[in-house]
Amino acid sequence: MSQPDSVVKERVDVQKQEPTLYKVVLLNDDYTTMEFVVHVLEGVFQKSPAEAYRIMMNVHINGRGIAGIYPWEVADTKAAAVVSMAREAGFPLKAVTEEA
Ligand code: TYC
Repeated sequence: MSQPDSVVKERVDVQKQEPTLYKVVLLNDDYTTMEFVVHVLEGVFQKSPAEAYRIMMNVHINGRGIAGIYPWEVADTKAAAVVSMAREAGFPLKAVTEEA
């Protein structure tokens, strides 16, 4: 059974937009151990030991640093995982998300 032309959806503009990306930013503090930050960067952000150490030292020296860049759901989940692990371990480590 045929439909009027106006009902047929034209297949235009099918190209999907890239999702907005978000940085997960780690913040420095005086109490979280360097070892714990490296552990988090390896476990949550899949960094190699050398890269995790480099990022941790960057945060330690500059006050903040990027742990990774992801679509919103991933960035939000990883930031929450950092805070959850830190609180569990008794550290005040903070991770925030920012539009990339
Ligand atoms: N500044 C902490 C120390 O000297 C180490 C540290 C690095 C803490 C990075 C937090 O996001 C951080 N023990």
